[in-house]
Amino acid sequence: MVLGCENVRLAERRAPQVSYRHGAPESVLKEPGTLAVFGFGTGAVLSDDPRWLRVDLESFDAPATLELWQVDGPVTHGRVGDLQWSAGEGWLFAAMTLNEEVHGGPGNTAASVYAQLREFLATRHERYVQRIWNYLGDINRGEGDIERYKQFCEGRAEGMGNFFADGFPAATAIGHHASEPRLQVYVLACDEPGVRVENPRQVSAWRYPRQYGRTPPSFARAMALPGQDALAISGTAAVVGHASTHEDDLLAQLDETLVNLEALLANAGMAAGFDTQSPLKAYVRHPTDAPIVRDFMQRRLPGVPVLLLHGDICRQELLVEIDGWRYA
Ligand code: 3EB
Repeated sequence: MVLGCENVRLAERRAPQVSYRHGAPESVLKEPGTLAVFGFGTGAVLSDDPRWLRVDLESFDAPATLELWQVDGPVTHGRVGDLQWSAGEGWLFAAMTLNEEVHGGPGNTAASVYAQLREFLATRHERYVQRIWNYLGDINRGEGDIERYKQFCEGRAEGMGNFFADGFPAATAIGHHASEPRLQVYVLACDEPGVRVENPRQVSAWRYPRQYGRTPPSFARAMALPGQDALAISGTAAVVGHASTHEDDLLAQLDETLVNLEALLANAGMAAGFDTQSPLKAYVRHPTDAPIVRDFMQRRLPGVPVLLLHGDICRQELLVEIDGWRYA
C-alpha cells in the first residue's frame, strides 16, 4: 500500500492565522479553529465566551472590525479566576482584565496580572510566551518616575519574576481612554519557544538608560514564532538608538517607524515589505491624525490590512506606533 500524504504528514508547526473581518462575533466563534476574537471599543458586544475579548481601545474604522486568531484544529477553552484562556494545536490565548481601583494602581495591578498569568502558564504545556499586549488607562499621567507607564513597567517586571530569564516576549503597551481604570493584558503562547529578534537600529528596550525609568521595559522587538512561518512584531515607533525622533512631526515619525519595521524584517531574515497577509495595527494618539495615518498607510503599504486604533503611546512625544504580523 502506498502511504498517502495524510499518513506521512509531518507535525509541522503552523502559526495562528491572524486576520481582520467584519461580521458578528457569534458566527466567527462558531467556526472551527477559532482561538480568539477581538472587538474594539465600547461598541463591541460583551460575551461570556473565553475566546472573546473586548479591547478597551476605540477603532477609527466603520463598520467595526473584528480581529481573528485561527488555528488548524480543535480548540478548548475555560476560565480560572479572572483569567480567560483557549488552546489548540499547541497554541494558547490567555487574557486578564483587572480594575486598578481594586488592585491599587498601575504597578500593583500589573504585578498581580503578570503573577497570575505566570502561575497559569506553569500549569500548561503552552508555557512559552511569544507575544503580549498591555492596555492601560492614562498611560502618560504623572511626571518622571511616577508616570503611570513607568509604574506599570515596575509592576510588570515584579510580576514576571524570573519567568522570562531566557528573554522577554515581543510586546505592545498602549494607553486607552476607557472610563474605568482597567489593565488589560493578553498573550499568545506556544508549547515550543520562539526566536527573539531585536532591531539593530534600536537599543534593546531592557537596556534603555535610566532616564526612561527605574525599570526598563521588558520586551523584545519581535518574535519569530515556532515553525518560523511568522514574525510577531512588537509596538514599533520612531525610536532610534534609545531616543524618540521627529517630535511633533507625524509624517516623519511614520517614515521612521517604517524604516524600523523594515530593519526588523531584515534582521529576522525575511524579505522586505508587507502584504495582504500582514495585518498591522496603527495606534494613533490624536483622533484628528487618524485620516492622515490612514492615508499614509494606504499610500506606503498598499493592500496591507491596517486597523486604526485610538491609543496613547508610552512616551508623550510619540504620536503613532505600529505593531502586527508578517507571515513568511
Ligand atoms: C519603544 O520603542 C516604544 O513597554 O511593552 C513599544 C513596545 C513600547 C512595547 C512595552 C513599549 C512596549 O520603547 C514603546
